[in-house]
Amino acid sequence: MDNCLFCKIVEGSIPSNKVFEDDSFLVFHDIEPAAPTHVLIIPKKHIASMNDVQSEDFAMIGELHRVAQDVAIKLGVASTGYRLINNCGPDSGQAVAHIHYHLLGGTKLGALVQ
Ligand code: IU
Repeated sequence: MDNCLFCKIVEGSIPSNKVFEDDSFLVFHDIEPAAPTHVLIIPKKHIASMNDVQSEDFAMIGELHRVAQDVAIKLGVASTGYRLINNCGPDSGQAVAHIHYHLLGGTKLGALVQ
């Protein structure tokens, strides 16, 4: 997708610090980490947001959770715990219109809603 920053990261025209890659997914370190471990898990397929996931995408989105499990193990946070977050739309603060999941860990994470 033209002008999508994460599609450019997938293509390699914008560099990223990769943690994992296969045919369907890319995982890379967030450039502004909000926790000691903070990576973004993205499908290579351009989907703008959770609102745009179609029926044919749900199996792939399910598979993304397997990638999250594997990455959590690889980064050493599986046993201590981590958080997987998808921001969707303006009220969530979604800044990049290519669906992505934040995997955060490596510290005790605060409550999302007080
Ligand atoms: P959000 O859920 O759309 O708010 O998160 C976007 C994230 O993408 C945010 O944490 C940025 O720091 C991160 N990011 C990045 O890691 N690399 C980039 O080139 C850009 C944003 I643009």
